[in-house]
Amino acid sequence: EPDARVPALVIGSGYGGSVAALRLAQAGVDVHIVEMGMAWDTPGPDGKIFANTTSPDYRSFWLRTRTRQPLSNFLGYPLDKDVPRYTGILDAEDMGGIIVYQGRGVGGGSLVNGGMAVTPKRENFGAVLPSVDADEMYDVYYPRANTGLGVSTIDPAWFETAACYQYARVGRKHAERSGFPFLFVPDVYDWDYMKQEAAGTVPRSALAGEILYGNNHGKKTLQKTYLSQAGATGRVTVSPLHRVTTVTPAATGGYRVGIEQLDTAGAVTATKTVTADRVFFAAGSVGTSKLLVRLKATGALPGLNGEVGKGWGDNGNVMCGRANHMWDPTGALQSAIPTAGIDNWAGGGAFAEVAPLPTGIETYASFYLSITKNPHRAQFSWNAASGKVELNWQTAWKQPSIDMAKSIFDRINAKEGTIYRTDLFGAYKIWGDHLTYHPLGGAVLSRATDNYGRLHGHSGLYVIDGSLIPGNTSVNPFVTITALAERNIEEIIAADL
Ligand code: FAE
Repeated sequence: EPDARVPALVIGSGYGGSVAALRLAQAGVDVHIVEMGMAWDTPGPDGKIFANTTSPDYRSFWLRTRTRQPLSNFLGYPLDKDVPRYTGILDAEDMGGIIVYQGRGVGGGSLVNGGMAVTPKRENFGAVLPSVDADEMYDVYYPRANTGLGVSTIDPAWFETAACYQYARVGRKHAERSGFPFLFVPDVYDWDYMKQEAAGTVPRSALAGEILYGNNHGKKTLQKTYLSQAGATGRVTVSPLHRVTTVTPAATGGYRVGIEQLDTAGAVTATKTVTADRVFFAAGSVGTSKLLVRLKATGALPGLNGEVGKGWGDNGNVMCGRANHMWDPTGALQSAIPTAGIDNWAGGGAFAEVAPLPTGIETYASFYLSITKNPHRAQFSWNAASGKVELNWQTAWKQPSIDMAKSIFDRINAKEGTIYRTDLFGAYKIWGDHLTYHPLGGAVLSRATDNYGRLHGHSGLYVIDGSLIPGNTSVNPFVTITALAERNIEEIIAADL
């Protein structure tokens, strides 16, 4: 039987993949998306598609038998527990010196993330994507991305009164008392829905601790935005639970793409090949980098250049908690959707999200995810003996991030007479420095690719996800990933098709 042939094959259905699929389809190109995670369109036995953060279950983790929660401990008690091995939604991928959290399923990271949709300050953009025209990005592609994603900001009047944002108001008070600029962070959550959750007129979602393992109602994931529009064109097909393993030039032109079909226990149930005229790598920073590094090293794509695998960063992610006084309760009911941040980027290299701790009880804790200007960059390389791609990130490389985050929280602690929490990441550990939510780089724009994501060395191969961005976006990354994808696909459609 001859291989199926498609004009465009997209590997992965996160931000880059969804933008590519929609815009190609609108230009009249038939697109096949191959996504290794599940479709996430069917309720489980509890009637819900997704589990909440307080009760992780089989749906929560990608092929693990024990949860690997970002906040591993609480009041000294370890929180992780055994779960059945399943193609769940959140991958805690151990890359040696760092655990990289990623979404798995149709919608990629949009399924698990906080929805914080932040456009970098314009003065910082030159460091984010040095080869890209900033005027074009801020005039055309950032606005297009914000519209496509459905970004909006919380109603400031409601923020002042909502019990579920007590924690953010405490965060603001402490930031402002120490002289730090405090700002609202836009999000893709439906704020009207959240108001109704608070009023008790609809099922709770953000107010039921739904975030890390999916969100059953108010969040506008890619399933509800780009991918639903892409589906409406009639030109896009999606194969969930299918993983791309190889891409190599086809004798007949284009590329032969090797694909494994998975069952929900992660076992391979079939292998398939499809021939594609063009292949878009949108498997996320780690997924795309791992594929390209292996395909180059094993000779499947020998023309890729030496920049493949380089320039990887963690967006400087580091977490910490502060212990408040009894007169500063942060609230038993906390919205899982963060809505505010503390900006000390110019002064100390840190932008800190005021994050929720949706435990359902009063914790007197303030919790923060900081994005910092960490200078370290790691490289992926092929280990022929193990048959695996490795990343040379060192845990100690988080120290600059800790120092930058301290530029905010040491000052707040001194002003408030408070201390860091030591019970959230294991015994007496203040800093969550073992992880990132924001992997970036590995196939950097204008180095591994041209200035629009065309891979050097093989025509018809493109990178269109977070791996194009050299390690840091100064804020949460998905709006920049989306805007860059919008920019690049427009050029590719105009010039290559
Ligand atoms: P991504 O969304 O990761 O999509 C890649 C897709 O490819 C995934 O669905 C994979 O399953 C799939 N895939 C990988 N390998 C293969 C293969 N071999 N074959 C087939 N499919 C494959 O990539 N960012 C923000 O801006 N704001 C936030 O509030 C925020 N919060 C976050 C919270 C958490 C817990 C996490 C994990 C991330 C968060 N992020 C946030 C980061 C954001 O989700 C991430 O930067 C983007 O999702 C990356 O988009 P990509 O298109 O690069």
